[in-house]
Amino acid sequence: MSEQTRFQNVVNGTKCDSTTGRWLASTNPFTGKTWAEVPHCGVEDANAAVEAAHRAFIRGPWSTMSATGRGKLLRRLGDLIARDAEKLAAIETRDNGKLFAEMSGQCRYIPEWFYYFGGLADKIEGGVLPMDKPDLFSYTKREPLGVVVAITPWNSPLLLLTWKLAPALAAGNTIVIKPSEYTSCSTLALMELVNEAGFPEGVINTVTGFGHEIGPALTEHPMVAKIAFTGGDATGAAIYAGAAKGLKHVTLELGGKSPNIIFADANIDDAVKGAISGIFAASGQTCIAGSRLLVQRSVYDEISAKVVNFARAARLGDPMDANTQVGPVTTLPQRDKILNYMAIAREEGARCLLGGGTPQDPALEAGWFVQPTIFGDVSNDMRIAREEVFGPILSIIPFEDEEHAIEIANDTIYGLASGVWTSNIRRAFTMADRIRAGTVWVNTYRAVSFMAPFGGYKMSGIGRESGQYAIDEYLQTKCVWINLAEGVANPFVLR
Ligand code: TXE
Repeated sequence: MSEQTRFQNVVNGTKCDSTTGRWLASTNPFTGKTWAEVPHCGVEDANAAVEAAHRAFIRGPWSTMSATGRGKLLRRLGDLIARDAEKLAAIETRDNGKLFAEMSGQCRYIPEWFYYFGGLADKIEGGVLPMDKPDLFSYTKREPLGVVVAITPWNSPLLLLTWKLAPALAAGNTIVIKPSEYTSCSTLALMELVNEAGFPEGVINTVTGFGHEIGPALTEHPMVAKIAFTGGDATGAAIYAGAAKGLKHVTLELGGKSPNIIFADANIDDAVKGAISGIFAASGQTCIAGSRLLVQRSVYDEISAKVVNFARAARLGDPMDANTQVGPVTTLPQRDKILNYMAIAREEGARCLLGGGTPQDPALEAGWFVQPTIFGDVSNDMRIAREEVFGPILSIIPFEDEEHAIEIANDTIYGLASGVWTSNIRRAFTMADRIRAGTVWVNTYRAVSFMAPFGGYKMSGIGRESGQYAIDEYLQTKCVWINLAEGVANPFVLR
């Protein structure tokens, strides 16, 4: 391994390896080969990163910089990411095996978050309060929380980091980033751009390593004010419990089991494409995967056949190749998990309509591929319909009418996203009202924007990312009282 393929962390503006002296391999899921290494950090490194962020929060120049200045830095970072989008995307594809087309689309779009929140930075306003006590003047200020720990997963590392980084910085916080142990390289490459943009030292720090080794040191550190996390629900719940001990703020985005609902009155061909994009795009490794396809009984056979035919034609291959439609999955444990759910589905009586294993093509042998898989006649009480798989497995579930569709859609512990396919306007609005999820798409699927709040109901999480609301997640309100009266009132009674 050459030194060039080693990435380093940045703590307090300085590049560093780990104090453990160890390295973590980053493996390309298409070749199965290690292509880079990142520092394998320990608790000491985690503490150093938090302390650097805390110093930068307390002392200047970040804390004394104007909000307009912060906004300019964010926009400059956006410009640099736009310049290097393809380079960053290629790193992501090498790290997580997702299509270069998908990752470069994301990396080209990421700057918009930095422009949007950069613009919001100097529009964070407090207010003067109307006051029932004439001798007191009161106003509010909205202030940053302090050190924010951003913990990101492997499926869309930079996009999901950006959803945290842009509003947190715009609000004036400082940051420690802990990327996934599987996909740290793009985050460390981003730090070159953070440096080039001119962020003061300690404002953004990184620490790479295993979540179970350094996670608690970060999330329970007394100098940390907030944890912004995207990942699995079990890890999210553990972080929430740890954060509760120090009464820390949290934003948790924890995935889902999203219903994608097709009514008989929908444009069937569009709905079939929507079903495909809901689950097979990104090999199903997306929190918003429409993994439960609810289909009205009268069109169930027709839709099932069309979805199966569409998916059967999907081209598996090298994720860097523009013709590839389905790449490998990101990690070996994830592939094992997916294959295990295929076995569970069969045991529970679901009918396998397509796929159901690993592809036989020798050209794909080195990669961590699974076949696009569809199960029919799934009932909503099967594990395949209740538990997040995070892979290219679609469960098709029949329903009778609107009421039945709502009942099945909401019968889940999750509530992240949902899709409704219908040409009936009343039905579209009714479904949007009654589905208990943070996002409802009507006659489309998998749309996100820097302007649109994103987050979960129920076990899909707490808090919202993107949109104006997101900045509130990184602010707290202070109320200031100025005495206008001469002298001090009776000290023994409440003023
Ligand atoms: O996730 P983890 P994993 C779901 C998906 C997947 C499952 C497991 O169903 O199959 O989670 O994936 C860090 N303290 N999603 O194991 O563990 C970890 O290092 C602090 C949904 O990869 O949640 C990584 O940086 N941090 C999802 C991050 O948490 C800890 C995206 C996510 O890893 C930690 C990914 C700890 N104790 C998986 N333990 C989505 N919502 O999009 C781990 N981490």
